[in-house]
Amino acid sequence: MDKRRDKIRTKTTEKNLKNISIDNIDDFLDEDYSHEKKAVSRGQNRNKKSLKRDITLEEGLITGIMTNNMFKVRLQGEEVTALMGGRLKQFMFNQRRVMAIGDKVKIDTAQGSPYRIEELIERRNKLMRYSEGSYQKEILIASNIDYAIITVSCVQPMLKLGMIDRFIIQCGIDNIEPVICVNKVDLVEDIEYYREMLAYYVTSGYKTYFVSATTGQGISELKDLIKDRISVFSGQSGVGKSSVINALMPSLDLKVGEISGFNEKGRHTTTNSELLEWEFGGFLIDTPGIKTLALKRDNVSLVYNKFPGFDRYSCYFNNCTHTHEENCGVLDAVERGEIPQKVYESYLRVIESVNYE
Ligand SMILES: Nc1nc2c(ncn2[C@@H]2O[C@H](COP(=O)(O)OP(=O)(O)OP(=O)(O)O)[C@@H](O)[C@H]2O)c(=O)[nH]1
Ligand SMILES: [Mg+2]
Ligand SMILES: [Zn+2]
Repeated sequence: MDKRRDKIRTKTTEKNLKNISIDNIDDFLDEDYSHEKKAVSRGQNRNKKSLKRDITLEEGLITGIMTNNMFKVRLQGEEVTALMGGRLKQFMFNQRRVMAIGDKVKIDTAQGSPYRIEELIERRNKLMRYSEGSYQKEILIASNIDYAIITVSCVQPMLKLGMIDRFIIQCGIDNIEPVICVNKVDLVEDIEYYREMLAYYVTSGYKTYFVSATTGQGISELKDLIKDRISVFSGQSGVGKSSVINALMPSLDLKVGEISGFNEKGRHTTTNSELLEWEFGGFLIDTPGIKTLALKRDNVSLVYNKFPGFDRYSCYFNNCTHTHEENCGVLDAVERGEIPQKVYESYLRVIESVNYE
């Protein structure tokens, strides 16, 4: 009997889906919800508002993903475990969506534990990456974030511009402000060398911090920026993401890799993304290290526009690839030395990888 009802319900959901613009998920879920309520409370007042009084929906924040259906949620200041409600599950499945850390949800608190997530509140933004290999699976790093903190280290592992470039491009596509955090300055004698390497990015307007998790250098400046904001720390394994977070708030005491850990391939100290709260206000997401940040292959034209700093130059052709065209502002800037040769070479590698990866 129950099964049949579920079937009918699924059918209704599908029927509704056809008429709904997927962009406006909030509206859809509200409407869908009221449909279900109507089904169970026939004869009652069918006004949407009055039906909603039967339940208590509270806003929660997804802080961890336990399985594809079970989540850690911050609800009324406490961390609880919650399951995705049946309708929402169906909706997410139909839309090929997955929940992300940072998602805001509505939870029916009237029913108590186990809590059920009834709605996903529309995302302000989401940071994506794509798996390597021929089939590019979408991976959602986090949603609703203010800063993507691209963490690199001067050495151990060595600083490579490619990772920064790819991250900035992805942030440009996803509409998230990138911040560059260069860690382990205590390990190098000539910090000027690294400042010069990053000077182009600073001139292009990207916030850049030189820090040491070990000595605490630069940490308070970074703290001033991320206070009261939501930041996600991302980057290669071993660059010191968790260490920098611990330096910002020692009581978090996140697990940090062993000294020699960084060069052992495939070794990650942080294995799960997690959303935590700063004691000085705001939130952070620590993520496991990644080897490279693959961009979506069919996005090559986005790379022409979103490559760091290129928006400061204009080209004669709208779809300029900045490789051979006449009147190309980027090529002129390379010639003048305004765009360093190393940065331009990194650009060529990125577009090549997006074409043939
Ligand atoms: N000398 C020095 N070592 C550091 C610094 N920050 C981190 N380390 C060391 O670098 C290693 C890796 O640090 P983690 O914080 O675990 O790096 P992670 O980026 O979180 O790595 P994953 O969790 O694997 O992605 C550890 O041995 C840290 O002690 C720093 O500022 N200076
Ligand atoms: Mg870590
Ligand atoms: Zn151009």
